[in-house]
Amino acid sequence: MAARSLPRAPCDEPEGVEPRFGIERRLFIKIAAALTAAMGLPKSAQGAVAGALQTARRPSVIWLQFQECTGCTESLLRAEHPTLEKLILELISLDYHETLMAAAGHQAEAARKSAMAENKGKYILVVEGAIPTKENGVFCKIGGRTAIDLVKETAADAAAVIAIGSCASWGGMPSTTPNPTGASSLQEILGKPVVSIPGCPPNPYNFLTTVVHFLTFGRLPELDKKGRPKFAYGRLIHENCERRAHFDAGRFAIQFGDDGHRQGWCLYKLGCKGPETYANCPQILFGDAGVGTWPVGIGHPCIGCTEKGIGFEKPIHALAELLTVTPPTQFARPAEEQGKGISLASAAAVAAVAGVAVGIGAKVASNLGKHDDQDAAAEAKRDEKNPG
Ligand code: FSX
Ligand code: SF4
Ligand code: F3S
Repeated sequence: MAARSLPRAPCDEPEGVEPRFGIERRLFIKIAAALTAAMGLPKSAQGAVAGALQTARRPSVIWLQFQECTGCTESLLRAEHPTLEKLILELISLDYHETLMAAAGHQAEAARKSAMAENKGKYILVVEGAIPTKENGVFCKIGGRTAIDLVKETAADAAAVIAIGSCASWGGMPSTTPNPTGASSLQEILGKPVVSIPGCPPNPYNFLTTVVHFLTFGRLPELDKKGRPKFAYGRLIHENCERRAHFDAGRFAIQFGDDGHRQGWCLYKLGCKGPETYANCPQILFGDAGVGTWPVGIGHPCIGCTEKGIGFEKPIHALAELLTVTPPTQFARPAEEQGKGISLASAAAVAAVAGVAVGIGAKVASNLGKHDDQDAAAEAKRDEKNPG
């Protein structure tokens, strides 16, 4: 029987994939499918996403760097596969980036000015790093001008402003108490909402997916109250963690290197902040290096790097607050009975957990049947503790 030729969806036949991205079609289709899923869109949107990847005009991007370690840029460029870097650099026209551009001094400043003038109202401003405010901002100056001046000037005519990394999103490591330089977030400096992609460093796929959403639909993705794309920061790490079954069953690592740790048990008692941290790390992983490549996956507790008031503020071994109570209907006791197989190192933790455990019981009782309200309630609770 002669083979029937089936009509093809637009994403099945992307033209010019090799010339534009230098990658094979099959891989391109996979990437388009993954990005569509990452945005929380149905499969039917895959064609539109693939089409935008193929044909969208590269928006001019001005990327400013202030108080930071360049980890945001590094994470973007050092993915295990070169594909991600290629995709990003092919999709945008990176017109100003101090680490990557060849220009220096006056030439670099001229590049920023001309990108702003030529793309007025259309360019995307990406800011990496916190912005110091004490002593009129003298702690970070570029070309003789403070970070405050530069960011305000560049944001004025931008089509979209993105804070990449925790430093720009909420102050990050430079803003840690006592915050000697008055390190502030981009939103605090501009006094208006911006898109925030926190993480130290942030996951490059969350940046790429945000840009692709912008190119596909001409608008930014849906954001939460803190300006974070909901597709990436809508769920607690604890909800999607591969160690969650151990948490529910009461199997915890107590010390680094103990049997529980070696067997991949839950890291809650080692201070994992997954129960109070919103991010998609367990779902999208890091570095394209395969299964388990995220902090908890390789045996380190999440430190809550995406969350203001948790990352770099809350001690690494302090117990996380259990923000939501999701099924099963009953939580395992996170504390052993005193004197049974417990180390000195975890004694303080257990004392703290005992109080938490009472709270868990009360929460379970009051939350049964109210799962729809849980996220809103959890967010309100966190905002109350940690405004801004
Ligand atoms: Fe570093 Fe970026 Fe951390 Fe900050 O990532 S990885 S200190 S979020 O601004 O460069
Ligand atoms: Fe995973 Fe941490 Fe939650 Fe344990 S406490 S299930 S390690 S996120
Ligand atoms: Fe950060 Fe925790 Fe993810 S430390 S990278 S939010 S697992």
